[in-house]
Amino acid sequence: MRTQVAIIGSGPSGLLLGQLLTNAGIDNVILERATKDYVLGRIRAGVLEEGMANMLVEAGAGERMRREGLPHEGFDLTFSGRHHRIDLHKYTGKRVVVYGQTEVTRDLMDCREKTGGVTVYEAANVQPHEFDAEKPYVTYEKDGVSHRLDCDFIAGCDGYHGPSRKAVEGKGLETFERVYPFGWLGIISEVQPVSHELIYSNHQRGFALCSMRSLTRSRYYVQCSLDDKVEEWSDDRFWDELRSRLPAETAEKMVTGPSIEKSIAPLRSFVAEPMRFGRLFLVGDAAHIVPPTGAKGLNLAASDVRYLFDGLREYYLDKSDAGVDAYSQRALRRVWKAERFSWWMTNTMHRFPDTGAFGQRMQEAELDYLSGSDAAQKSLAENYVGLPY
Ligand code: RFL
Ligand code: PHB
Repeated sequence: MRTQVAIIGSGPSGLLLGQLLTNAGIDNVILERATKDYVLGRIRAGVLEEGMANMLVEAGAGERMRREGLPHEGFDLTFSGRHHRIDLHKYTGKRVVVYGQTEVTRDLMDCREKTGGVTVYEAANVQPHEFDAEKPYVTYEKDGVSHRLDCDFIAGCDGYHGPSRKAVEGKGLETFERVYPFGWLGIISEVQPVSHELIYSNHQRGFALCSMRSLTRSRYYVQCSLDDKVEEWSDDRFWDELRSRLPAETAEKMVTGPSIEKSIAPLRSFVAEPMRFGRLFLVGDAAHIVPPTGAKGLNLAASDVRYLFDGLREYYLDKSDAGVDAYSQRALRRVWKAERFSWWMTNTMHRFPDTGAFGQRMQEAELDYLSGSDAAQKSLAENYVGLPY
């Protein structure tokens, strides 16, 4: 088989890149290790920057998001027993859209099916080859039969554990990492969200986040220990812990119910440089991870796709290498700023085991300063809604 762009991974970055390429008449094939249902079963991010939402529309996959997504113009910070609203729209003129990653993935998959894009699910042993040279290819197995996909370029959209980054280890790859000493325990419950906007809470017992997927489906998180096991967290224990980390008037309003999903995610900051190795590109989580506190992971995957798609379109339609050559540098500039913001939000909002009462007071002073400073709130807002591409 031959294609122009071989895409490894059918997460949001692979699907979005594939759809933009297909619409531009650039042939591509997606190779995905898992089944379609498995990919759709992953519950992850929920907040889309305007830039990402616009890209979904550009890809032709934005119709349901426009209808069902919830535009948010602000969010609440709670600390020291009080609330402070960050008015995103006042400071930036922009909004974010609350619309689950699962829905984004489903819409992009539907679009790909309609426009005849090829995805090979359950592709085993996917491996990129010869990307240092003119004629790269990808090998994989499907139903026990070996295949070879020849291509011009390989897009490694295969997440943090995928084969693309592994293939460039020892070829000049440099990595930067910070692992945080805690995780997030998250649940989904079919109950009305406690507030119509998100609430990020700094509390002595640990961070908590009240988010949502719709007006009848809540997504809540509490900071937990890395040693915690999901089985140790009954629904009742989760609700009690969540309420204890919110101001009393919010906790009293909380509607509780059975959880339909419950899982623990570790928090990590990670960047791999560069993001291009000859004819292989690293895209999204394959190249970088942010802790979820700034809601940036999915949005960064989309901005990588923006730069890579523009570069590939220039290559095929304008016969210019300039955009492809600039991909890594352009993407990394935005990646590092989102890493900085996510790291700052994480440091400001979580309980750290080793910083003690001094650390807690520093955070409270930071949040008190923020709530009284237009300049600080504007800075937070412009990062949260997403820096320009
Ligand atoms: P994905 O979504 O991980 O997709 C990668 C795809 O590649 C496939 N793959 C392979 N395919 C072929 N061969 C192989 N050998 C392969 N190995 C892997 C995988 O099956 C998968 O389909 O990466 P992508 O597309 O770059 O998208 C990135 C986002 O998914 C990610 O940044 C966010 O979900 C991060 N994230 C969150 N971000 C937020 O903004 N807010 C959140 O609340 C949030 N929660 C999360 C998260 C990530 C999590 N991870 C990584 C476990 C919660 C979790 C648990
Ligand atoms: C979510 O709804 O899952 C969510 C929202 C905001 C975040 C992280 C996760 O910062």
